[in-house]
Amino acid sequence: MKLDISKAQYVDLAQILGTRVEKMPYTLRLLSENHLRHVGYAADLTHAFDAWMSGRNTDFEFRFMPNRLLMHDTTCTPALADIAALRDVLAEHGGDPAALTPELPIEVSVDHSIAVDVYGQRGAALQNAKTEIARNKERYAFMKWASANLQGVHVNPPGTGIMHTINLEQLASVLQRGPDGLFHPDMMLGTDSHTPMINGIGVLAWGVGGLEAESIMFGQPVSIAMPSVVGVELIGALPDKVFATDLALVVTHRLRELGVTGNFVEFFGQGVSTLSADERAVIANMAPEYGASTGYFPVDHQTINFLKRTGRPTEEIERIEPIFKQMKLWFDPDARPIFNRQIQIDLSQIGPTLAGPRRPQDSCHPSEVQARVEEAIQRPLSDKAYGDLPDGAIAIAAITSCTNTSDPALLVAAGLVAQKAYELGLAVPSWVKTSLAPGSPSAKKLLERAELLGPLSRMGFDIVGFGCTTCIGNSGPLSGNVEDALSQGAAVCAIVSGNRNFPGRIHPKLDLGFLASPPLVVAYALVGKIDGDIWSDPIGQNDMGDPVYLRDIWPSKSEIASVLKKGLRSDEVRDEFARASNSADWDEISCTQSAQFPWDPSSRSLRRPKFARVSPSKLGTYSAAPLMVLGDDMTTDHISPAGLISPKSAAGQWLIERGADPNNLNVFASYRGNWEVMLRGLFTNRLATNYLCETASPSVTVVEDIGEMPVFSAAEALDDLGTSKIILAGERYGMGSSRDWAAKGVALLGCRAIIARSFERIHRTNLI
Ligand code: MIC
Ligand code: SF4
Repeated sequence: MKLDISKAQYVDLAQILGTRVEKMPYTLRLLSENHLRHVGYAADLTHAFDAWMSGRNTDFEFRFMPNRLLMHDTTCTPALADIAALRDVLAEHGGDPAALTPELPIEVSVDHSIAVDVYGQRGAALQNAKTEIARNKERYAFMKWASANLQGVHVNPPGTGIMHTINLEQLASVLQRGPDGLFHPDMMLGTDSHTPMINGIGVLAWGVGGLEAESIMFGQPVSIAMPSVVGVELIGALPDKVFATDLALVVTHRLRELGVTGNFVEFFGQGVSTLSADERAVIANMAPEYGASTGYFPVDHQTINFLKRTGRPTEEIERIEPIFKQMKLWFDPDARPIFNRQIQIDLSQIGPTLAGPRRPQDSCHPSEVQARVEEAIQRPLSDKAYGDLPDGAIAIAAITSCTNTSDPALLVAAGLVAQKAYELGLAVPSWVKTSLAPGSPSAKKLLERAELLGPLSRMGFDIVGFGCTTCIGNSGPLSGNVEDALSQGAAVCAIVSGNRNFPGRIHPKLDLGFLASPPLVVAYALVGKIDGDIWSDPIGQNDMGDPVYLRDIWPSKSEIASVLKKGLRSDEVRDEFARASNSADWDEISCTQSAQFPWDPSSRSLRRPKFARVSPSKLGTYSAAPLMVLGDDMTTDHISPAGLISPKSAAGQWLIERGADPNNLNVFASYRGNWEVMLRGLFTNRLATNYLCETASPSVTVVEDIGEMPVFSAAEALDDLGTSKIILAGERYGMGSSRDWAAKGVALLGCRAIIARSFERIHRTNLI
């Protein structure tokens, strides 16, 4: 039966699905709404739910069409470069290149490239922003070409914030009215694994790779087999002095333990109502760390409060509750939907939590941190000094990442710790590289009005930019004495309010890193080393020589609430974003008006992609040699790094031979439009072990009868021998980001297959 939606105001799930809808998880209600609106058939869907509810298998597939796509400057580059190349091919075959243009609105944020070159001083943000533009001008000019010549592509210039914060504060509408006149929930996709952050305000979304995005932007719906939905029941309320970050790290641990790869996760129960939408967004953000596609929180009054706080138009806010209620999409804390599996988390039992030193799921109490480090380095921390550095020194303390800087309460908590520490005469040791990079430009105003920017700056936490910075590995150089200590064998650690601490992720030279809330980052910066129990041992001495404990300076919920009341202005969220969008530096970058992109053959950052390299598939059996044999937890950061390019590396050499400045090679993420550089970066992470030749450096492999050589040369050598290549790997292959280069790269090496014990969802799709 074709559904008649011509007279309706919205897709009436209750009418179509009957009482089933009350028992369905909200995520499935949303997928159904989307499917019905686009496909219009109901009978097969009701049958599928009958099967699903009675635990039977169903081969039903949702056809999901997002309203919009979100991209960032480093994942958009290869996708847009592919489109530019396809336009060339079209023109070469006599077609109209301009005919190839996206159908969906695409918002691009230029947030992933700013690095922390200057820190610990006023004006650091401005200087880092200038360096960023100078380093990336050519790529940014390409993005400007895309926005001028491809329909629907809009670029948010550097300085406007981190994509997921922009999505939360500016782009997401929660409820929309489509060209068909139907009201419908906002649903979107993003080429970044942390796209589910928007699930915190009830917008269904997940992360996809750039390759998948390329077909979606041309109007291809995403086919989703009926997902397995995991319910996380929240009971109780978070205790005072415990933050959303602590909960997010516990959720990550619990769900990794359960194993939810590729599942939809949804939160339910009374505890959900006690969390603000800002707090929910922190927990939703870490969906890729727990391995799920989503971490969904349905819409309720907390969502409405968030929309008011961020200055959304009143008439838009007012229609959400009645329409969501009629659509059966409004959260009911008493509802007990059917889930495939469910767990319970008692919020009142959550305490201060960190995760590390190598994986986000390895959560622990502050008292366990030292033991975790000692276990990782396989020796006790010593009293030995390395110059002025202690063993276990903290080299980087960064308030960074969309995960935690989007929640103003967390920034205020960090500010209050800094303020009280300053008043007591505490200071941060010289070896700690401190930085603060909020996701939103309005955060600066908030901290200024709350009189917390000054104390943060006195502790070295000056704002270094409004982008990903340290979180993606753009942490800039370590201080000289840290490098020396590392070369002498010291254990050196990073502490960040980010979501990933895989070895080499935060800085290529750092293997140890802990994730923690922004106030804990400030506290560890003050101590300067991983030592004992920060929660109960003194963290320093006051001016009188008396010990100071963290509990003396740790802010309470009521203190934070009163600062937020004083500091938050809803109109500012829009105004500051508009001010940052109006960027003179961005306007100065050239912009070409032409249907085809004028490639520069001598360019180091953009090369017309060579699609033809992948060997044509042969059917039937074939024999193959393993190009590499890898272990467990081979993350996309190991496969295709995003961080600094070393002048000594093969990629560095290629760039230097073409005139690049060896001292300013920029990061891999900036070269995703140049396959030559990306190919040479594959598998170069120091800690990626290739069991074919364990003793050699990881970017090296061995070819039988020939010997050891770089992976990309080995791939060519095997081609010359006419041998097919495969890669063997262990558990969770491709854990981490959405970066499609981790898949494109191995395809360009000519690998026929990757045989792993298990795959992470986004990477698996990228490979396919
Ligand atoms: C990340 O947090 O790892 C990133 C950098 O945002 C990536 C995207 C990328 O590698 O381009 C992600 O999360 O998908
Ligand atoms: Fe940027 Fe980090 Fe957020 Fe990824 S997780 S989008 S790198 S801030």
